[in-house]
Order: sequence, then structure tokens, then C-alpha cells
Amino acid sequence: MTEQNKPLVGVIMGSSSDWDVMQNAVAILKQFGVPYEAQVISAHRMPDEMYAYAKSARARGLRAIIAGAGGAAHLPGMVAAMTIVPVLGVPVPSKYLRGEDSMLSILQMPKGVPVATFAIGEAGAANAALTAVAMLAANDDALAERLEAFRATQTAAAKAMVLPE
Ligand code: RP5
Repeated sequence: MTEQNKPLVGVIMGSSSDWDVMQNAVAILKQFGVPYEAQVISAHRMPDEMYAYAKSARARGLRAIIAGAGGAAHLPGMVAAMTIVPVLGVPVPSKYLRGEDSMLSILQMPKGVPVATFAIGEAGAANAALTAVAMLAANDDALAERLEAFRATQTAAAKAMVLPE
């Protein structure tokens, strides 16, 4: 792995069942050409791996971690507790409470260890990745230009919207 394609963003999720949602984050990172890595790390089923991932994240060069989980979604908070790399939390919709449980689990961090928390589901995953892009764009003019262009495209599409008669 060269310095150029060393992952800058880590995308982790509690289960492969989270992929449907979390692939929306990966799609954005791919679209912007941001080097990333993606894997399953379960807080309650793989605590040792979660520990190792969080503890090594900064030294491995990660500049943001996008963490998605559902239910009692402690993955983002636990990872944030063990690294100063910013953690962007994505609440994954759960079977019985439709992700409101996930959202509150991730959102309600006590003062001192933040998790930037996004909307439940696909929009949250995409927006977490767009936020990671914006963070990296602070020190990368080419990436900033691509982000400006992305926004301009959205603006043009909205301006071209026509309502039915
Ligand atoms: C959480 O439990 C995962 O993040 C997932 O959203 C949820 C269900 O996991 P599976 O039972 O589908 O593996 O840990």
C-alpha cells in the first residue's frame, strides 16, 4: 500500500446486515476518490478487535471514522472513547424501533467524548461521508473543488425541478 492509497477514512459497522445502509457512505467516498477501508467490527461480539481498531486508527493514518450500528448502538461511542480521530456515527434502522434506539444510543453521548451523529439510515450514511470529505477538503484543494462541484450539481438539479400542472 502506497502513502497515496493509504486509507484516510475508516468505515466500520456492527454487522454485515448494516451494509445496505453503510454502502451509501462508501459510495460517496469512492465518488470523491477518498482512500477508505470498510469492515465489520461488532462492539459486543468483537470487543478485542474494536479496541485494536480504535487504538491503532490514528497511527495508521485514519483522519475520520464512520461507524454505523443498530439497536443498542455502542460501537461509535466506544470507538470514540479510545481515539481522538473524529467519529461520525450512523444510526442503522433496527427491526422493532426503526432506528430511533440506534439514533439515541449514538447521539446521547455524555459531555467530553463526542460522536458526530447523523440521520437514521441512508441519508445519514451518505452525509457522514460527505462530512468526512469536507473535513479532508480543509487541507486538499482538489478535493474541495470536487465538493464544490458536487454541491453545484445538486443546486442545478433543484433549480431544474418542475412541478406537475
Ligand atoms: C448491531 O445489531 C448491528 O449494528 C446491527 O445493526 C444489529 C443486528 O445485527 P445482526 O443480528 O443482523 O448481525 O450490532
